[in-house]
Amino acid sequence: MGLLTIIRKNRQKEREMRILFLGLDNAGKTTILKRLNGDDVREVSPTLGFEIKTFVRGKYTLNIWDVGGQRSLRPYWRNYFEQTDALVWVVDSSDRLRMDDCKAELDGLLSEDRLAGATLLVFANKQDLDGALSDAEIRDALALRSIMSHHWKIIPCSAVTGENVVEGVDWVVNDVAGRLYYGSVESSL
Ligand SMILES: Nc1nc2c(ncn2[C@@H]2O[C@H](COP(=O)(O)OP(=O)(O)OP(=O)(O)O)[C@@H](O)[C@H]2O)c(=O)[nH]1
Ligand SMILES: [Mg+2]
Repeated sequence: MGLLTIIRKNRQKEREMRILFLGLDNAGKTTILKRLNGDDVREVSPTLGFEIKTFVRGKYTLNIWDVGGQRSLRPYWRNYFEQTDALVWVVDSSDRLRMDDCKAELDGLLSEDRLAGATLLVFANKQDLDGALSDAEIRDALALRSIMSHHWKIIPCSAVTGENVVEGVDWVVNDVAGRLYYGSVESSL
């Protein structure tokens, strides 16, 4: 292998990002990814293990890990932490009854050493539903303002209407790129 080939391979590798989608079951993780992929969002079933989806966004290749959120599957989340550039925490904004559970699970993740450097995006999903909590209400319910350990942002979205789904992912890409590649978060795409 020539030097140029090696350099090119390294550059390709550098432009990959590993993004972990987590959240309680039924939050909408898989539906968001289907929406991003242009698939039919009406056909979705609970994720019983994990799936990897790859997207190209600007000059970056995103390897997105979509892991099932059912309670029995949560102990396995830790198997996916290694080398995660960004954690996308998806919240069902209409699921008021499980907001405490949602906060506890997120708090657990934020104290994980192997996720220490990861960017955090909280998707306040299902904004199309009547009675959904707003992004500000979810920010308070999850006490996001007390997070000092991670660069974070909350974005309201709907996987069903498509609102803000691409914008959220672009924020992640820019934030990770700014941290890893440029030292600046501006216009990395
Ligand atoms: N109204 C509405 N329904 C949504 C939205 N996103 C997802 N859903 C629905 O919520 C249910 C769960 O969606 P999934 O994408 O399977 O949720 P998940 O987070 O992948 O769940 P697990 O795989 O079990 O962890 C499905 O019936 C979706 O159609 C949304 O933005 N609005
Ligand atoms: Mg799923």
